[in-house]
Amino acid sequence: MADASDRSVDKAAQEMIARAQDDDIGLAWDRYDAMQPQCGFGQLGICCRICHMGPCRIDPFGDGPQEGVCGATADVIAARNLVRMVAAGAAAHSDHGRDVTHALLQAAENPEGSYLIKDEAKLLWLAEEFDIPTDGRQTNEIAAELAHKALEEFGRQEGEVIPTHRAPQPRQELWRRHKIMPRGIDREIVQIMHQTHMGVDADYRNILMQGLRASLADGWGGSMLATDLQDVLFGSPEPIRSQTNLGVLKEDYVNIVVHGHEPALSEMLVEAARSQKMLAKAEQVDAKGINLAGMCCTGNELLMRQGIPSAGSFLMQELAVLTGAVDAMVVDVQCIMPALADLSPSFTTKLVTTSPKAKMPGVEHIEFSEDEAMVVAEQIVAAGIENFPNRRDSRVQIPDHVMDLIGGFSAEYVHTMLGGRFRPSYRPLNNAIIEGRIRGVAGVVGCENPQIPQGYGHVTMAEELIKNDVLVLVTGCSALADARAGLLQPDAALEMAGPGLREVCEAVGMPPVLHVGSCVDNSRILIACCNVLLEGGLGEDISDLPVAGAAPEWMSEKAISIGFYVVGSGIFTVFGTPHPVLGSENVTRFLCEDMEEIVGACFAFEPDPIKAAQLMIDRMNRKREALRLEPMMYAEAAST
Ligand code: SF4
Ligand code: MSK
Repeated sequence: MADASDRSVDKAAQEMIARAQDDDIGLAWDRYDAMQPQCGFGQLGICCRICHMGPCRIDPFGDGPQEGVCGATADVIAARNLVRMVAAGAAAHSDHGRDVTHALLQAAENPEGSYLIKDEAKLLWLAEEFDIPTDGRQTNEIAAELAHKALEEFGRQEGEVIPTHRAPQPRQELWRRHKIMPRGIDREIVQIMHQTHMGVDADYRNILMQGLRASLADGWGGSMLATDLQDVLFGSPEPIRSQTNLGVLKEDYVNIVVHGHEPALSEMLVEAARSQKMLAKAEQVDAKGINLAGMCCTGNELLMRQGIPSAGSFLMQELAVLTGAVDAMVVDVQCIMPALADLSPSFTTKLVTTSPKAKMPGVEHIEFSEDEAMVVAEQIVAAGIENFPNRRDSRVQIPDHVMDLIGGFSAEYVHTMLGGRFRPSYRPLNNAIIEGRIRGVAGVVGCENPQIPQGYGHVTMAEELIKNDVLVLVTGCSALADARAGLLQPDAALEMAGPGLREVCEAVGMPPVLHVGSCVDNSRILIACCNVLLEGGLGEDISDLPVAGAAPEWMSEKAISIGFYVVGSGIFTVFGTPHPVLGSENVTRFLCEDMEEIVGACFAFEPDPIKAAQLMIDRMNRKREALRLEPMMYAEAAST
C-alpha cells in the first residue's frame, strides 16, 4: 500500500489518507492506481472517436495504421482532441460568467431581492467601458444595462469582445493580424466544434489557431466578465486574513462545506449561516454555531471577499468527508468528484447538489435560482443543521492542522498596496523590477492531480521562484496548496524569499506569494500585466514583460483553456505534465516552438518543478536583457 506521504505533502491530507487506508476506503489516488496502465493512445492524444467509422487510433511506433478510416493523421487527431478540451474548459468558465451576469440582472431589476451591488465604483468603470451613460441615472438602471450588454458579449457574432480592448495595442493588432481576435465565446466554441467535426478542418495549425481564438474569448471575455461582475455584486477583494486546511472544521459546530466554483449561492449561504434565525436553529440541536468552510474555487471566492476559511483544494474533497464532521457538503459546478455520492452517507455527510447542470443519482437536489437565492440558501443551511444530530462522534477525526493566510489581492488593489491610498500606482512594482529587486512575476495556477504528490509541484515551484526574487501570483488550487505550506503569510518572505523580493515584501508588508483568486480570476493576472505596461518602462506588449506562467499539477480542461489564453496573450507557460498531444510531433512542436513566432510565447512541459521554475527564470532573464534592465541587485539570488 502506498505511503500517505507519497500521495500528498500535506500532513492533514496524509492523516486522512491513512484513515481511508485503515478503513479500506478507496480515494482518487487508489482509483488512479487501479486505472494503471492508462491507455497510451489517450495519453498521446492519437485516438479518435469523433465519428462512427471509428474509434480509430494511430500506431505511435509506426508499424500499424498511421491514418484513421477517414484519413485523419496523428496531427489532425491530436489537434482536434486538444482544442475540444479548450472548448470545454472555456465553456465552463464562461457559463459561470453568464450565470453571474444573470445574478447582476437580478440585483438590478429586484432591489428588494437577495443581491446588492457592493462595488459601485467598479460598476461605473465598466459602464464607461461598455459605453453606458451614467449621468443622472440610478445605480440599478446602469447595472441592468450593463448586465444586458454583458449577456450580448457571450453571444457576440461579429466584431471584437469588448474587454479585449484592455490588452495593449500591439497585442490587439497581433490578434487581428493572425485572425484570432475573438468574437463571443458561444460563437468561438461552436466554431471549434464545427471545425473539428468529421471531415471539416484537416490542417492541424488552423485547428490550433481556432483553439487560441476561443481561449482568448474565455480569458479576455467570459472569465474576465465573471471576475468583474462578481466584484460589482459581491465586492472587489482587498487583503483579508483567513485560515486553511481540514483543521478549520469545528467539532461542536454545524460544519457546512461549499464546493465548486460559483459564488452566487455561496455568498447567500454566508448570510444565511450568520442569520439569527439559523443560529437559533443550530442552538436547538446543541451546536455551538454554524461553521461555513470552502472547498476548491467556491471556497476561494468566499475566502477572497469574506475571509471564510477554506477546508481544502481539489484532492481534499473526499478527505473533508472522511473527517466525519461535515454535516452538509453543498456543491455547485466543476471539479466535483462523482465519488462523493457513495462516500458521503458512510460519514453522515449530507451531500446537496444545487445546479441544474450538475446532479448526482440518489443525492438530494435543492435547486438554486437567482430570484429565490436567500430562500434556497436558508433551506440548505437548515438541511445541514438538521443533519448535525446524526453525526457519530466516535467517527469524528479532524486533523489538527490549520494555517493562517492573507488572501484577497486583486489587480486593482495592487495600486493601493504599493502606492498607498493617496498615490495609488504600479510605479513601485515597475521600479522594483527595473532596478533588479524583483526579477519578474510568475502566475502559478491550476489543479491537483493524483499523478503528482498533492501540493509538491505547487509548493516546490513557488519556493524556488521566490528564492530567486520572483513575485508569485497564485489562483485556484495552487493558491490553496501554497497557503497550507504557509507561503501566503508575510513571514514566509523573510524566511524564503531572495533579498530583493524580501526588501519589497517587508516594505509593503505583503507575502511573496499573492492569492489573486479562483480559476476565473486568472484574468486578474492579465490585467496586472496590462497595468504594469501602462505604468511604463517595461516594454509595449505583454510578451515584452519578464513574466511567466505555470500549471504544475493540472488536470482540468479549464487548465488547457487558461494555458492557451495565457500563451496567446504573450506569456511563456510551463505545464507539469504534457498536454495529451505527444503522439503528434507537429502538434507538440507547434505548441512548444512555433507559437513563439506567432504570439511571442509558447508552452513547455516539465514535470520537475525546480527545473520548470528555472525555465521560467531563464525566460524572465532573457526578457530583462531584451529590455536592457539593470542587473539583479543581489547577485547571490540568481543562483539556485
Ligand atoms: Fe476515425 Fe476519422 Fe471518424 Fe476520427 S473522424 S473516428 S479518425 S474515421
Ligand atoms: S478548483 S479547475 S481543480 S484549480 Fe478551480 Fe482547482 Fe483546477 Fe478545479
